[in-house]
Amino acid sequence: MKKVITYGTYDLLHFGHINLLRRARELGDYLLVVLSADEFNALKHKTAYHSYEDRKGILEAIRYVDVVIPEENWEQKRTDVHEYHVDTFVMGNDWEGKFDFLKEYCDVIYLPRTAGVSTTKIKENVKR
Ligand code: C2G
Repeated sequence: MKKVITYGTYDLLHFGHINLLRRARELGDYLLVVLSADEFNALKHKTAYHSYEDRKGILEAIRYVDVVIPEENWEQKRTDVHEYHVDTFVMGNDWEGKFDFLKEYCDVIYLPRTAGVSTTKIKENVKR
């Protein structure tokens, strides 16, 4: 069974997220999403609209997602990849190169971001 892993906040879910999750899932047979805990979002200088629990429940409803676990720090990726026997690590290419240190443990793939949509953009447009 080929296991794929990806990380993110996944707040105000949009089609850019869905495109990423679909392509990530298509790279294997099983997709783990490591979802940023509210405390970790603070480290990323992000404040999610939805709580971790709500963002987790939303992701679990997506057909491409097999399991959702919490992301609590920047350092957990190595242990996650090892502990969950992950074959492929996937992120959008806004992270291009940032996680290449994982290449000694698994495949590392950066996928093109979906243009024209972002959680920030949604927040700004809804405010108007
Ligand atoms: N994404 C995308 N296209 C967009 C927006 C997002 O492909 N228009 C991708 C991002 O590249 C990322 C995933 O969707 O792979 C989740 O995006 P965010 O929730 O913004 O995640 P981020 O804050 O980048 O968290 O440890 C890594 C971090 O947790 C990544």
